[in-house]
Amino acid sequence: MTTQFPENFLWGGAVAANQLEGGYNADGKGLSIQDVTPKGGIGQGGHDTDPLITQDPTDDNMKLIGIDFYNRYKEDVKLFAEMGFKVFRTSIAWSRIFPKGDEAEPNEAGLKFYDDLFDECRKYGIEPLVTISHYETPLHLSREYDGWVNRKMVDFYVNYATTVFKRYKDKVKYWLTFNEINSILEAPFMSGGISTPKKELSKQDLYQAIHHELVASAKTVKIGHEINPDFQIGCMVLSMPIYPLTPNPDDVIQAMESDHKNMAFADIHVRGAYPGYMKRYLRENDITIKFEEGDEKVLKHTVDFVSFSYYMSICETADPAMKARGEGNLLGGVPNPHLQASEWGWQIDPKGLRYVLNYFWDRYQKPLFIVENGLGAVDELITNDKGEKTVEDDYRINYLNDHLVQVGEAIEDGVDVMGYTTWGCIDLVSASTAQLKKRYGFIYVDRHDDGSGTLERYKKKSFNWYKEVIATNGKSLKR
Ligand code: BGP
Repeated sequence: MTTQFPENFLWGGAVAANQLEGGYNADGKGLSIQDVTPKGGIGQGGHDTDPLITQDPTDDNMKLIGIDFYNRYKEDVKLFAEMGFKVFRTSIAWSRIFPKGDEAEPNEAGLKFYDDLFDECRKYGIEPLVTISHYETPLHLSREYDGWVNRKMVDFYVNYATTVFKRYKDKVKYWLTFNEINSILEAPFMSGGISTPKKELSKQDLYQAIHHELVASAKTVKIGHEINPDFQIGCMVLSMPIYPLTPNPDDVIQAMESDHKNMAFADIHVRGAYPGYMKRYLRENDITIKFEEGDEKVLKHTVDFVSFSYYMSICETADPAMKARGEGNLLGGVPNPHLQASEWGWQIDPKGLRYVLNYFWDRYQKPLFIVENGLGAVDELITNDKGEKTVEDDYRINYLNDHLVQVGEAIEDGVDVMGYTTWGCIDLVSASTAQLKKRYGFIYVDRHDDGSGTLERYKKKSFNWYKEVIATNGKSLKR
């Protein structure tokens, strides 16, 4: 049986501005929190390593140059078009538009860059899918306001979002408000721009910051729909099925409670109110969220679709002895003894993707968009029989094939899936480890963690594989 992907299925790839653009101070751009994170990154597993923040950008920060997409985007978009992309997910670097974040007027040169980028995509019939905030809070907002802990962030963000909505209203239809909004639980600095060190951050402040993001997101949805009723605006969460480690009911309840912590974000985005289980959590932890007048009403502006990243599943247990965190897992949990892990310790679980698609669909009945999925691996550039430089990345092809087969299964289950964008469709700098050697792309970029490399682009074997998948609308996948 071959799966029928919907006719208008949005096939493509995803990136984030701070991980590939470079040009960190070009054309009036201000610094973002990513520009002051030196080698080593924010931390494998998303656990903020606060002391790593520097006062100024340092030469060993791979993100300052990235893969020089800022200057080479035309060449790259052309390659995406050659693969047949229908959609290209990227983010807008907030500090290109508002260099400090709290200005009233935007930076025209920053706006112009994205005009050109979106025009370039549209030239090939590629629909941009834009993340408004992807782990790149302007540094000034982090240092001066402690990021999202401060209520003022709502206005700064809404002003920024309104500016880009108005500017690109005829070029961009699909928008995401915050990348992996629930990752703030583990990575308050990277995700929420919160400069208070994680170990000193109170639950009260963390949950107040979350509230501010949720209010900002809902306001943005409302304003976006007013600016262009055709906009499709989604939330974006880090998805991770949480399986009970054993059938012991204590493990099942533990898994449910961990899941609730994550699901609260999408629940509020889709249902427009704090769920009962969250109110209980807040009560029992002596957290009192300060709602300003109108917050409750504004949260009712719910999203058009739900998008998510998917890399792994985890297990939960109530047994304290087993509870030691699974190495490399983004949101804690313990490893599943039935699964293999990637070179970076991320447990590979294609069936978990079918599971999570059904889970979201059953819960929300909203269209779903898989906006990140992929394998970070070490690639070796070789010269093949035809004398071409390439990477024989069968491991990546197998990974993506197996996950896409499960997307097909979910579609067979009746789940409404809008599209699929692989993470890092061109090699870029890793979010968690700031390495370039953790490669995800269909396109190899000659740049290395010691700063060497020509920045030349080379097609990997997976380039033609994905091209075929898109051309056949999924029929070429191997079950
Ligand atoms: C997600 C982020 C991305 C991305 C991806 C892969 O959590 O949204 O920005 O980078 O994970 O993670 P990494 O780059 O750490 O391998």
